[in-house]
Amino acid sequence: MMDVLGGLVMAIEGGTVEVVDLTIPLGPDTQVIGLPPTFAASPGVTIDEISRYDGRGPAWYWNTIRMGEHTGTHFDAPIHWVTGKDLPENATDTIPPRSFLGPACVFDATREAAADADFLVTPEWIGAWESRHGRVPRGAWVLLRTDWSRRSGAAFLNADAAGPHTPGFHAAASALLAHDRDVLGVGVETIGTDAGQAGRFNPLVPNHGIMHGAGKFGLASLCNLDRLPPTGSVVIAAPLKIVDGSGSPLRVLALVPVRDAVDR
Ligand code: 23J
Ligand code: MN
Repeated sequence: MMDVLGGLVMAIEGGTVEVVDLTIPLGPDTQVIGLPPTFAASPGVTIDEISRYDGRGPAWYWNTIRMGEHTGTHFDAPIHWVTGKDLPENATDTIPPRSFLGPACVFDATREAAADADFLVTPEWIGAWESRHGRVPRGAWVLLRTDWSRRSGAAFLNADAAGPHTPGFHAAASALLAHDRDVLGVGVETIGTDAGQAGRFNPLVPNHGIMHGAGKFGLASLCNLDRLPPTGSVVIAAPLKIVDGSGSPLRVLALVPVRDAVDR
């Protein structure tokens, strides 16, 4: 058999495969999701120094970190949602590691999201994408590119009196991807995998309910999706092995073929 891993190492070394970081910085300034005030809120990130080459530890520096599981670039496990609570292997410590990586399909909805912050991917939109790029394969990460990661401050949550306005998936699109395409899950550049207005949808926040009910995952607050081709890259998204964890901040990496090099 071909030495796939040897070839991969050589390709990365030689620059024909690039490692792209899809992760935003994690710190006190990282924005967290705002839920209606009747629900418990997720805390922001706090980082407290344990020691820094000082009297508390003369030769070492380390911190204590505290945050909600769903903070910054993070992974949503099926157990996060009530629809997935009784599924097997549904938590961060029990999901098989094979499920953490797969081919990426990048849905570029940059134009649509710029024109309408409440834009939703529909089955028809996916059909048009598939007619150009081929069918979304089983076990794929579907990544919704909106360039939302370029926004900062209040423009990221983009809230007004009606709540946040950020793009996402129509319930029928989530069902198509989860059930008919059998994807690993969906990833987005926004703060959560549901659209900003999805708290007003019927059913409520449908992407969470449908994806997690089908044993699928979510990735939120991704960046650098503009550096990925529509197909052909591989995404690795392995959450912390938190016991009974509903998700976790993580480092998401993409292995991306360099176009010029590949075409040679
Ligand atoms: C908790 C409650 C509602 C939602 C969320 C978390 C997320 O979006 C999340 O980070 O999973 S909608
Ligand atoms: Mn989450």
